[in-house]
Amino acid sequence: MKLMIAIVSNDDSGKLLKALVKERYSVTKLSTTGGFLNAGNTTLLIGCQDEQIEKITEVISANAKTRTKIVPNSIMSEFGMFSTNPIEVQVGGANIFVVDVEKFIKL
Ligand code: 2BA
Repeated sequence: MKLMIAIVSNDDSGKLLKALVKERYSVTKLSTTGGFLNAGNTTLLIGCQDEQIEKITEVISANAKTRTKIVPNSIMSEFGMFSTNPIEVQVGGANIFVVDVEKFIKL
């Protein structure tokens, strides 16, 4: 068994959740905050079988689209990069971690 941890944009989370539930996957939604943008994003926990990973990845890919966002330079300056112009970063899409589950207990 695996646990997929998928971090997606809040803008995509609603329809992605619906699509996953429609395909009968079990999902838990967490409200999270990205460290760089300090903006809300969504983390989905999906416990699944090894052979379901590919299909779940396809569902996430179809529902979490990448787009660009202009970020004020004050955010960058916290990291010591003193840009005078706002910068463009890619947001959306998904960052997915797949980890082994040693044991799953349902009581
Ligand atoms: P944030 O940390 O808010 O990052 C949002 C986007 O800002 C990132 O998109 C990336 O395009 C850019 N970015 C992040 N750190 C940067 C930096 N030090 N310098 C320049 N640009 C930077 P994604 O890479 O798609 O990440 C989206 C969200 O996924 C992240 O939100 C974070 O919450 C999570 N994430 C991504 N990689 C992670 C990792 N290795 N571990 C834990 N969380 C991760």
